[in-house]
Amino acid sequence: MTANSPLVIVTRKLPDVVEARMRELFNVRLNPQDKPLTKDELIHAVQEADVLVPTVTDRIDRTVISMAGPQLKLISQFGTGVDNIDIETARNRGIIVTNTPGVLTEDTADMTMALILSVPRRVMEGSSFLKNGGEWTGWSPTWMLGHRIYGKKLGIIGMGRIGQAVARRARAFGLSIHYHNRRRLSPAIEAELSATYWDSLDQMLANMDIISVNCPHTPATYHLLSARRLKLLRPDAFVVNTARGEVIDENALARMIEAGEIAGAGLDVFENEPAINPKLLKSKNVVVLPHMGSATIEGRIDMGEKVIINIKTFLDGHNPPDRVHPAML
Ligand code: 8YV
Repeated sequence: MTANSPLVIVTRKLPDVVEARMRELFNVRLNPQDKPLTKDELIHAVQEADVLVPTVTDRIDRTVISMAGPQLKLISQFGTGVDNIDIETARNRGIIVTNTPGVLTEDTADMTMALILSVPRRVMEGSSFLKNGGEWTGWSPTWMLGHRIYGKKLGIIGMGRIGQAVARRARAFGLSIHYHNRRRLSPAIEAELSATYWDSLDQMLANMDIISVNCPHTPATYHLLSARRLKLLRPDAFVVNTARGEVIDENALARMIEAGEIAGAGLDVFENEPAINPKLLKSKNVVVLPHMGSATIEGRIDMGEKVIINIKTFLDGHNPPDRVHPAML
Protein backbone atom coordinates (compact mmCIF):
# COMPACT_ATOMS: atom_id res chain seq x y z
CA MET A 1 0.00 0.00 0.00
CA THR A 2 1.51 3.33 -0.98
CA ALA A 3 0.33 6.89 -0.49
CA ASN A 4 -0.35 6.85 -4.27
CA SER A 5 -2.82 3.97 -3.98
CA PRO A 6 -6.46 4.93 -4.44
CA LEU A 7 -7.74 6.84 -1.42
CA VAL A 8 -10.68 5.34 0.49
CA ILE A 9 -12.44 7.81 2.83
CA VAL A 10 -14.74 6.37 5.52
CA THR A 11 -17.14 8.90 7.01
CA ARG A 12 -17.88 7.23 10.39
CA LYS A 13 -16.11 5.04 12.93
CA LEU A 14 -16.57 1.35 12.00
CA PRO A 15 -15.92 -1.75 14.17
CA ASP A 16 -12.20 -2.17 14.98
CA VAL A 17 -11.75 -5.40 13.01
CA VAL A 18 -13.26 -3.79 9.92
CA GLU A 19 -11.00 -0.76 10.21
CA ALA A 20 -7.93 -2.95 10.82
CA ARG A 21 -8.64 -4.97 7.66
CA MET A 22 -9.26 -1.79 5.67
CA ARG A 23 -5.88 -0.43 6.81
CA GLU A 24 -4.22 -3.65 5.62
CA LEU A 25 -5.87 -3.55 2.22
CA PHE A 26 -6.35 0.09 1.32
CA ASN A 27 -4.91 3.57 1.58
CA VAL A 28 -7.71 4.51 3.94
CA ARG A 29 -8.68 7.64 5.85
CA LEU A 30 -10.83 6.77 8.87
CA ASN A 31 -12.85 8.90 11.27
CA PRO A 32 -11.73 7.71 14.74
CA GLN A 33 -13.64 10.53 16.49
CA ASP A 34 -16.85 9.41 14.73
CA LYS A 35 -17.89 13.03 14.30
CA PRO A 36 -20.39 13.15 11.39
CA LEU A 37 -19.05 15.13 8.46
CA THR A 38 -20.56 18.54 7.71
CA LYS A 39 -21.72 19.23 4.17
CA ASP A 40 -18.46 21.14 3.49
CA GLU A 41 -16.42 18.24 4.82
CA LEU A 42 -18.37 15.79 2.67
CA ILE A 43 -17.73 17.95 -0.40
CA HIS A 44 -14.05 18.03 0.52
CA ALA A 45 -14.09 14.24 0.87
CA VAL A 46 -15.59 13.64 -2.60
CA GLN A 47 -13.01 15.99 -4.09
CA GLU A 48 -10.19 13.83 -2.73
CA ALA A 49 -11.49 10.26 -2.44
CA ASP A 50 -11.35 7.56 -5.11
CA VAL A 51 -13.80 5.59 -2.98
CA LEU A 52 -16.20 7.05 -0.43
CA VAL A 53 -17.72 4.90 2.34
CA PRO A 54 -20.74 6.79 3.72
CA THR A 55 -23.57 5.77 6.03
CA VAL A 56 -27.22 6.68 6.44
CA THR A 57 -26.17 9.88 8.26
CA ASP A 58 -24.40 11.38 5.21
CA ARG A 59 -26.53 13.18 2.66
CA ILE A 60 -24.79 12.48 -0.63
CA ASP A 61 -27.18 14.60 -2.67
CA ARG A 62 -26.92 16.20 -6.10
CA THR A 63 -24.90 19.15 -4.78
CA VAL A 64 -22.33 16.93 -3.10
CA ILE A 65 -22.00 14.56 -6.08
CA SER A 66 -21.76 17.47 -8.53
CA MET A 67 -18.76 18.76 -6.59
CA ALA A 68 -16.95 15.39 -6.76
CA GLY A 69 -13.60 15.25 -8.45
CA PRO A 70 -13.16 13.01 -11.51
CA GLN A 71 -11.21 10.51 -9.39
CA LEU A 72 -14.32 9.50 -7.40
CA LYS A 73 -15.44 6.23 -8.96
CA LEU A 74 -17.15 4.29 -6.18
CA ILE A 75 -19.53 5.11 -3.33
CA SER A 76 -19.63 2.00 -1.15
CA GLN A 77 -22.43 2.56 1.35
CA PHE A 78 -22.10 0.96 4.78
CA GLY A 79 -25.80 0.06 4.95
CA THR A 80 -28.56 -1.47 2.88
CA GLY A 81 -30.78 1.57 2.39
CA VAL A 82 -29.31 4.05 -0.08
CA ASP A 83 -31.94 6.79 0.18
CA ASN A 84 -29.24 9.18 1.45
CA ILE A 85 -27.50 8.95 -1.94
CA ASP A 86 -28.66 10.50 -5.22
CA ILE A 87 -28.18 7.32 -7.25
CA GLU A 88 -29.31 8.90 -10.52
CA THR A 89 -26.79 11.76 -10.36
CA ALA A 90 -24.06 9.30 -9.36
CA ARG A 91 -24.85 7.13 -12.36
CA ASN A 92 -24.85 10.10 -14.73
CA ARG A 93 -21.37 10.93 -13.51
CA GLY A 94 -20.16 7.35 -13.93
CA ILE A 95 -19.89 6.72 -10.19
CA ILE A 96 -20.79 3.19 -9.06
CA VAL A 97 -22.86 2.84 -5.87
CA THR A 98 -22.86 -0.34 -3.77
CA ASN A 99 -24.64 -1.31 -0.53
CA THR A 100 -24.64 -4.17 2.01
CA PRO A 101 -27.78 -6.26 1.41
CA GLY A 102 -28.58 -9.51 3.17
CA VAL A 103 -26.32 -9.33 6.20
CA LEU A 104 -28.68 -7.27 8.36
CA THR A 105 -31.90 -9.08 7.44
CA GLU A 106 -32.17 -11.31 10.51
CA ASP A 107 -31.15 -8.60 13.01
CA THR A 108 -33.66 -6.14 11.59
CA ALA A 109 -36.38 -8.80 11.60
CA ASP A 110 -35.59 -9.55 15.25
CA MET A 111 -35.95 -5.89 16.15
CA THR A 112 -39.23 -5.73 14.23
CA MET A 113 -40.52 -8.67 16.29
CA ALA A 114 -39.31 -6.98 19.49
CA LEU A 115 -41.45 -3.95 18.62
CA ILE A 116 -44.42 -6.07 17.52
CA LEU A 117 -44.33 -7.74 20.95
CA SER A 118 -43.42 -4.68 23.03
CA VAL A 119 -46.18 -2.31 22.04
CA PRO A 120 -49.37 -4.40 22.45
CA ARG A 121 -47.92 -6.13 25.56
CA ARG A 122 -46.77 -2.84 27.13
CA VAL A 123 -43.28 -4.22 27.80
CA MET A 124 -41.46 -0.87 27.96
CA GLU A 125 -44.26 0.74 29.94
CA GLY A 126 -44.10 -1.94 32.62
CA SER A 127 -40.33 -1.77 32.82
CA SER A 128 -40.27 2.05 32.96
CA PHE A 129 -42.89 2.00 35.74
CA LEU A 130 -40.64 -0.08 37.97
CA LYS A 131 -37.37 1.57 37.02
CA ASN A 132 -38.76 5.07 37.54
CA GLY A 133 -39.74 4.20 41.10
CA GLY A 134 -43.45 3.53 40.50
CA GLU A 135 -45.05 2.09 43.61
CA TRP A 136 -45.90 -1.53 42.79
CA THR A 137 -48.42 -2.87 45.24
CA GLY A 138 -48.27 -6.36 43.76
CA TRP A 139 -49.99 -8.40 41.10
CA SER A 140 -53.47 -7.35 40.08
CA PRO A 141 -56.00 -9.08 37.80
CA THR A 142 -56.82 -5.93 35.88
CA TRP A 143 -53.61 -3.87 35.88
CA MET A 144 -51.24 -3.39 32.90
CA LEU A 145 -53.45 -5.29 30.51
CA GLY A 146 -52.27 -5.18 26.95
CA HIS A 147 -53.47 -7.06 23.90
CA ARG A 148 -52.90 -10.64 22.77
CA ILE A 149 -50.52 -11.22 19.86
CA TYR A 150 -51.60 -14.80 19.05
CA GLY A 151 -54.29 -15.02 16.39
CA LYS A 152 -53.96 -11.40 15.22
CA LYS A 153 -53.44 -10.24 11.64
CA LEU A 154 -50.05 -8.80 10.68
CA GLY A 155 -49.89 -6.72 7.49
CA ILE A 156 -46.35 -6.42 6.12
CA ILE A 157 -45.65 -3.56 3.73
CA GLY A 158 -42.65 -4.57 1.61
CA MET A 159 -42.10 -8.32 1.33
CA GLY A 160 -38.42 -8.38 0.41
CA ARG A 161 -35.74 -10.15 2.42
CA ILE A 162 -36.57 -8.40 5.71
CA GLY A 163 -40.35 -8.59 5.28
CA GLN A 164 -40.09 -12.34 4.67
CA ALA A 165 -37.81 -12.82 7.69
CA VAL A 166 -40.42 -10.97 9.81
CA ALA A 167 -43.16 -13.22 8.38
CA ARG A 168 -41.24 -16.38 9.35
CA ARG A 169 -40.86 -15.19 12.93
CA ALA A 170 -44.40 -13.83 13.20
CA ARG A 171 -45.94 -17.14 12.12
CA ALA A 172 -44.29 -18.82 15.09
CA PHE A 173 -46.09 -16.33 17.35
CA GLY A 174 -49.45 -17.29 15.85
CA LEU A 175 -49.94 -14.17 13.75
CA SER A 176 -51.57 -14.59 10.36
CA ILE A 177 -49.44 -13.11 7.60
CA HIS A 178 -50.73 -10.57 5.08
CA TYR A 179 -48.62 -8.46 2.77
CA HIS A 180 -48.57 -5.74 0.18
CA ASN A 181 -45.66 -5.55 -2.22
CA ARG A 182 -44.89 -4.11 -5.63
CA ARG A 183 -44.71 -7.64 -6.96
CA ARG A 184 -46.62 -10.64 -5.72
CA LEU A 185 -44.41 -13.42 -4.32
CA SER A 186 -44.17 -16.78 -6.05
CA PRO A 187 -46.88 -19.29 -5.03
CA ALA A 188 -44.16 -21.42 -3.40
CA ILE A 189 -43.00 -18.61 -1.07
CA GLU A 190 -46.59 -17.55 -0.34
CA ALA A 191 -47.35 -21.15 0.65
CA GLU A 192 -44.21 -21.45 2.77
CA LEU A 193 -45.09 -18.26 4.68
CA SER A 194 -48.88 -18.87 4.61
CA ALA A 195 -49.00 -15.29 3.35
CA THR A 196 -52.06 -13.58 1.89
CA TYR A 197 -51.36 -11.00 -0.81
CA TRP A 198 -53.29 -7.72 -0.90
CA ASP A 199 -53.09 -5.92 -4.19
CA SER A 200 -54.75 -2.93 -2.55
CA LEU A 201 -52.72 -1.40 0.29
CA ASP A 202 -55.79 0.57 1.36
CA GLN A 203 -57.84 -2.58 1.83
CA MET A 204 -55.08 -4.34 3.70
CA LEU A 205 -54.66 -1.41 6.09
CA ALA A 206 -58.36 -1.40 6.95
CA ASN A 207 -58.28 -5.07 7.96
CA MET A 208 -55.09 -5.49 10.01
CA ASP A 209 -54.33 -5.56 13.74
CA ILE A 210 -50.63 -4.75 13.29
CA ILE A 211 -48.86 -3.11 10.36
CA SER A 212 -45.12 -3.56 9.85
CA VAL A 213 -43.25 -1.29 7.44
CA ASN A 214 -40.40 -3.16 5.76
CA CYS A 215 -40.00 -1.44 2.39
CA PRO A 216 -37.17 0.87 1.34
CA HIS A 217 -37.63 4.63 1.19
CA THR A 218 -37.81 5.69 -2.45
CA PRO A 219 -39.70 8.52 -4.17
CA ALA A 220 -42.56 6.00 -4.63
CA THR A 221 -42.76 5.07 -0.93
CA TYR A 222 -42.35 8.55 0.57
CA HIS A 223 -45.37 9.01 2.90
CA LEU A 224 -46.86 5.76 1.61
CA LEU A 225 -48.63 5.76 4.97
CA SER A 226 -50.06 9.24 4.42
CA ALA A 227 -52.64 10.87 6.71
CA ARG A 228 -55.35 9.54 4.40
CA ARG A 229 -54.07 5.96 4.58
CA LEU A 230 -53.44 6.09 8.34
CA LYS A 231 -57.12 7.00 8.72
CA LEU A 232 -58.00 3.65 7.16
CA LEU A 233 -56.45 1.80 10.11
CA ARG A 234 -58.71 0.50 12.81
CA PRO A 235 -58.50 2.39 16.14
CA ASP A 236 -57.14 -0.76 17.82
CA ALA A 237 -54.35 -1.22 15.25
CA PHE A 238 -50.62 -0.85 15.95
CA VAL A 239 -47.94 0.39 13.54
CA VAL A 240 -44.33 -0.81 13.58
CA ASN A 241 -41.56 0.73 11.48
CA THR A 242 -37.98 -0.52 11.27
CA ALA A 243 -37.47 0.61 7.65
CA ARG A 244 -37.31 4.38 7.11
CA GLY A 245 -39.20 7.16 8.86
CA GLU A 246 -40.03 8.87 5.59
CA VAL A 247 -42.42 6.06 4.61
CA ILE A 248 -44.89 7.30 7.27
CA ASP A 249 -46.27 10.81 7.68
CA GLU A 250 -44.84 11.05 11.21
CA ASN A 251 -46.83 14.12 12.26
CA ALA A 252 -50.09 12.55 11.15
CA LEU A 253 -49.23 9.32 12.99
CA ALA A 254 -48.39 11.25 16.18
CA ARG A 255 -51.64 13.24 15.98
CA MET A 256 -53.74 10.14 15.44
CA ILE A 257 -52.15 8.19 18.30
CA GLU A 258 -52.70 11.18 20.58
CA ALA A 259 -56.35 11.33 19.48
CA GLY A 260 -56.82 7.57 20.08
CA GLU A 261 -57.47 6.93 16.38
CA ILE A 262 -54.56 4.44 16.26
CA ALA A 263 -53.70 2.26 19.30
CA GLY A 264 -49.93 2.74 19.30
CA ALA A 265 -46.64 2.39 17.45
CA GLY A 266 -43.20 0.83 17.71
CA LEU A 267 -40.71 2.99 15.86
CA ASP A 268 -37.02 2.42 15.24
CA VAL A 269 -36.79 5.08 12.51
CA PHE A 270 -38.05 8.65 12.13
CA GLU A 271 -38.71 11.14 9.41
CA ASN A 272 -36.11 13.70 10.47
CA GLU A 273 -33.56 11.70 12.44
CA PRO A 274 -32.27 12.37 15.00
CA ALA A 275 -35.30 14.61 15.67
CA ILE A 276 -38.47 12.85 16.84
CA ASN A 277 -41.97 14.29 17.00
CA PRO A 278 -42.39 15.20 20.72
CA LYS A 279 -45.90 13.72 20.80
CA LEU A 280 -44.40 10.31 20.03
CA LEU A 281 -41.82 10.68 22.78
CA LYS A 282 -44.54 11.53 25.30
CA SER A 283 -47.07 8.84 24.39
CA LYS A 284 -47.18 5.76 26.61
CA ASN A 285 -48.53 3.87 23.59
CA VAL A 286 -45.37 4.41 21.57
CA VAL A 287 -42.05 2.59 21.90
CA VAL A 288 -39.18 4.50 20.31
CA LEU A 289 -35.71 3.18 19.55
CA PRO A 290 -32.74 5.14 18.17
CA HIS A 291 -32.39 3.36 14.76
CA MET A 292 -31.05 0.12 16.23
CA GLY A 293 -32.43 -2.42 13.73
CA SER A 294 -29.04 -3.64 12.53
CA ALA A 295 -27.16 -2.71 15.69
CA THR A 296 -25.44 -5.99 16.54
CA ILE A 297 -21.66 -6.28 16.55
CA GLU A 298 -21.95 -9.33 14.27
CA GLY A 299 -24.15 -7.42 11.82
CA ARG A 300 -21.91 -4.39 11.70
CA ILE A 301 -18.82 -6.55 11.11
CA ASP A 302 -20.64 -8.39 8.31
CA MET A 303 -21.62 -5.04 6.79
CA GLY A 304 -17.98 -3.93 6.94
CA GLU A 305 -16.92 -7.17 5.27
CA LYS A 306 -19.37 -6.50 2.44
CA VAL A 307 -18.03 -2.97 2.01
CA ILE A 308 -14.47 -4.34 1.87
CA ILE A 309 -15.43 -6.98 -0.73
CA ASN A 310 -17.15 -4.35 -2.87
CA ILE A 311 -14.15 -1.99 -2.75
CA LYS A 312 -11.55 -4.72 -3.26
CA THR A 313 -13.43 -6.23 -6.20
CA PHE A 314 -13.80 -2.81 -7.77
CA LEU A 315 -10.16 -1.82 -7.25
CA ASP A 316 -9.11 -5.17 -8.75
CA GLY A 317 -10.97 -4.19 -11.92
CA HIS A 318 -14.13 -6.27 -11.50
CA ASN A 319 -17.80 -5.53 -11.07
CA PRO A 320 -18.53 -5.14 -7.33
CA PRO A 321 -21.17 -7.68 -6.22
CA ASP A 322 -23.60 -5.31 -4.50
CA ARG A 323 -24.01 -2.69 -7.16
CA VAL A 324 -27.17 -0.58 -6.82
CA HIS A 325 -28.85 0.38 -10.09
CA PRO A 326 -31.46 3.17 -10.26
CA ALA A 327 -33.92 0.62 -11.74
CA MET A 328 -33.69 -1.44 -8.51
CA LEU A 329 -35.26 1.38 -6.50
C1 8YV B 1 -27.81 0.86 9.00
C2 8YV B 1 -30.08 0.69 7.92
O1 8YV B 1 -27.20 0.73 10.21
O2 8YV B 1 -28.73 -0.53 6.41
C3 8YV B 1 -29.69 0.18 6.58
O3 8YV B 1 -30.41 0.51 5.62
O4 8YV B 1 -31.10 1.21 8.07
C4 8YV B 1 -29.26 0.61 9.15
O5 8YV B 1 -29.58 -0.56 9.81
C5 8YV B 1 -27.53 2.21 8.42
O6 8YV B 1 -28.23 2.44 7.28
C6 8YV B 1 -26.07 2.39 8.15
O7 8YV B 1 -25.83 3.24 7.06
